[in-house]
Amino acid sequence: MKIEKEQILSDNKKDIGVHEESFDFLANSLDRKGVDVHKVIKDLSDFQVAIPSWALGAGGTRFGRFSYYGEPANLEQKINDVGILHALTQTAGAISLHIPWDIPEDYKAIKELATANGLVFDAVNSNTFQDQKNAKESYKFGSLSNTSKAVRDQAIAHNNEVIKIGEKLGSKSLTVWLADGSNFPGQHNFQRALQHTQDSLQEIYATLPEDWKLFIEYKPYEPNFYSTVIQDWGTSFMLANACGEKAYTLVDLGHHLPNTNIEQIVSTLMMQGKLGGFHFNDSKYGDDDSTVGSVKPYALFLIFNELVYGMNNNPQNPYPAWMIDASHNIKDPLEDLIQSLEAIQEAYAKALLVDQEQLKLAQEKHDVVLCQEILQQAYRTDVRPLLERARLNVGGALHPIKAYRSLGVRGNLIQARGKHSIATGL
Ligand code: LRH
Ligand code: MN
Ligand code: MN
Repeated sequence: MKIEKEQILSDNKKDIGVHEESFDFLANSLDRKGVDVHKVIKDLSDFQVAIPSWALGAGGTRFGRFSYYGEPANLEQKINDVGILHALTQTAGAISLHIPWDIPEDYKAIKELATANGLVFDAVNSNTFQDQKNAKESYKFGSLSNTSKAVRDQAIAHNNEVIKIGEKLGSKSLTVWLADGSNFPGQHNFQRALQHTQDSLQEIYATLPEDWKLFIEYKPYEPNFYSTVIQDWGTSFMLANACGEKAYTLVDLGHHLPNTNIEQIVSTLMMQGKLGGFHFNDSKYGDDDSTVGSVKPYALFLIFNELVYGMNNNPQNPYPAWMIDASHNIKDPLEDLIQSLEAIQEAYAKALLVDQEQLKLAQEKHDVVLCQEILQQAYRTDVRPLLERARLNVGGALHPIKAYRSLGVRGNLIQARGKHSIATGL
């Protein structure tokens, strides 16, 4: 099932008049404030976020999973689903694979399918948090940190294998997230576990191709509930430095303890040139993996404000790899991802509107009220007409959710795949 450009074009006609009116009104008022509206729209059109191959089916909790009709059953169908998202939003031009959940069988065919859908392969993700069929060693007590050399070697070999798979697809980065940790005080010697992890990561790093990056993801708890080896950005940053200049920290928005100032972490990492990758989601309690922007949109805006500042002022930091790492228990996964993409673009657009010059002056004068006014002035702007125009300019849908529904996408997927297909992965 593919969405043709003409279908989107004709669907857009219904709302084009209203769009033009609201766009002109907003563009005029921004213009008067000295905003380069064309530049903002170009930045929005250029911004691409990878979709993980495991987010296309309904997720679940440890208490159960309710499947969604017409879910993709294999990698080809997952690529098709990302193609649908990209056709509508023009923002999802990449897919990120989790190995071994999604190992391609025919690489040439998979690459051709991705290209036909306008997609590239972003970071490949290794998995040493689940035992694989026929594996000799178990990860029950950790992988790269394990006290057993045989287990560590197996986990290192898996990561090297994932790099090789990524090379065949054209990926340029490896994301390592470890579940390693302990459930009870005394179970781990913290220093030995960290040392093993550092040594193992260095071995993986040694096989990384010249033009690749290694992303080290951190998380404070879960699945282990007493300690996690790579618990925070500081540990990840330290390990990245111990590996070398191609190693970076990856920030997942859900991987922080409540009330952590994530925007400050982003700022520090970019100043140090070590923010490599980013996983978007939202949360109320922990690693909830909720729809981006559904719970704390102002926090997302503040984070984007630091990302924009870093992208403009920190040439020492590479352009970060963006990915949505969300999961959906009760929504149509594609609709949920469209909502996430929209929230990301909205926060980005608002951050682009922040008057950085004025903010700097207000900060220097210690005019605290004005500092807040400047941020909130940008945040309170309804930027949706800018997002619409950015999509329109590159052939996307004016209103992606509306178009998804009026084109009957889910119905067509159910017809093609049947009601009871089951997605692999989490
Ligand atoms: C861990 C995580 C990590 C995994 C993904 C499935 O919580 O965020 O990025 O690869 O979820
Ligand atoms: Mn993640
Ligand atoms: Mn997570």
